Amino acid sequence: MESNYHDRIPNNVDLGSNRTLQRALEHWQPEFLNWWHGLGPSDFNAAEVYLRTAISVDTKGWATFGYVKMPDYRWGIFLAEPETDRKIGFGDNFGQAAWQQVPGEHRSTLRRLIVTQGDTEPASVEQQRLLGHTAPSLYDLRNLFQVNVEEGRHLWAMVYLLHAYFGRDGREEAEELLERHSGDADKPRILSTFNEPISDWLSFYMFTYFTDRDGKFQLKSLAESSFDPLSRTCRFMLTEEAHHMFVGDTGIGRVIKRTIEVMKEFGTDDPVAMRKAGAIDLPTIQRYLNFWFSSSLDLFGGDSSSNAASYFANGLKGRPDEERYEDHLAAEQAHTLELPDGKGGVRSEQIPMRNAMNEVVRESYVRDCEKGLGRWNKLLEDSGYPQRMFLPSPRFRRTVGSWANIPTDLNGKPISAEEFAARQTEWLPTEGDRAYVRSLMKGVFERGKMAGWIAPPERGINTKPIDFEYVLLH
Ligand code: BYC
Repeated sequence: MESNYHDRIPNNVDLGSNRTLQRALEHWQPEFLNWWHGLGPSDFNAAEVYLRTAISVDTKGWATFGYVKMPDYRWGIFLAEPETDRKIGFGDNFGQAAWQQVPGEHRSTLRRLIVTQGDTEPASVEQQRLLGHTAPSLYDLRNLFQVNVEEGRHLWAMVYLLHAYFGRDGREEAEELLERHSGDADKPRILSTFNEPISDWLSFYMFTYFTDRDGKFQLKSLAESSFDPLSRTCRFMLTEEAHHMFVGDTGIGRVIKRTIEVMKEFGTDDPVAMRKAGAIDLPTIQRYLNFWFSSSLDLFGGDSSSNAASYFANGLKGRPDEERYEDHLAAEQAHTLELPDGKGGVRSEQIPMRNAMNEVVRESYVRDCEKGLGRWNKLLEDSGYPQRMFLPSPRFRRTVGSWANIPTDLNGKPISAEEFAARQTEWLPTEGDRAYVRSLMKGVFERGKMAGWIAPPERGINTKPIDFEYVLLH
């Protein structure tokens, strides 16, 4: 499909042939830019950033690198190429033709899914808006801005669907996506994690590792949708999403690497000594991990969900990589959940597989999260240290689903509220941890220089050296 990169709104959906839609989106465009200037990255709009910009969806065009001022980034609408005769891959309509329009009976549900997905994109930009000032290097500053402009493009992707397929309601929802704000007392973002502040870079790396990975799984589930334009949009978004998780994975790895260097240098792993030397001690990193992992688990919804069952039955939202499953109807199967028994213990219950879809996806997410842990622990192992990073039990500190507000320890053992209150400083970042991490956050903007609490990356971006001037500040 042809890419109209030089149109006012770059697109590969032949926007020019639909004047009404084009005008509606051109009306939304200045509102988006206003939002970007007000709530996007603060103060760096004049900087030239070495960014990757999608100019088309083919292998050559989706990753074009060059210096761009962020407000001049070409936010556009790009859908993956259509699959000829695509068929519905799961649920009660399995095998029928995929939908090119929204069926009336699924209109409000699909709109709600698209709005929920769309809401997270600008939310994350808002959460990260002040981080530029404290970037540990120009390399990291560039990665932050890359993530931010792409989240902006992902918002465009959802707004396009709302405008093109949901008429007036869709246009109103698109306006509201710019009116809700992360952490706003009156108009917060829809999902809990997207209202958490991200005020330091350790949180940013945890967010891009754990929360963007939820994004990956949700986008993969929506990429299976019978509503073909949604599927194609999500498939293209996933190509960009991989970099965001890379930023988190390598970011956490580099923090741990630096801590190991300092542990070796001083011959101790004592947190006080680590902090004196300006590194982040391993227990603090683990507490941040516990916080962001547990928060991100909530984003999958309840473990037993009639919403999830009807999304699946109706073909609106599938399982990631649905073709890997043998039974695409999942109508007769069951899934076993481990639930609190109300007496301080755990009991098992079988529920219909369709109702367990959120849990099925969450379980594959947890397995995917383990991979980074393996890499970080290899750093510790290779340096001869016995400490290991770990994922807490998925029951720990949940606010959604059967384990919501049931106090447990890190192993998922139910405990009393008193014990949880007494021990949470071992398990979750304390005010002291946060204040210490914040005290390290000082912007390093000299070419090739790196803050003392993080190791340099192994390589630069797009074959450029690590000391390349990724952001031209003056
Ligand atoms: N916070 O039946 P349930 C990303 C609500 S991230 C607050 O279990 P369902 C990204 C739920 O809305 C991916 N409320 O829910 C990452 C429902 O409300 P109503 C975003 C929550 O529908 C980084 C009620 O609880 N993708 O892309 O099965 C940077 C009952 O729950 C939460 C999507 O969101 C929560 N955590 O599952 C940038 C995909 N969880 O109807 C971007 C689209 C649940 O009772 N959304 N609730 O008022 C969905 O698929 C589903 O809405 C959810 C929830 C999986 C989120």
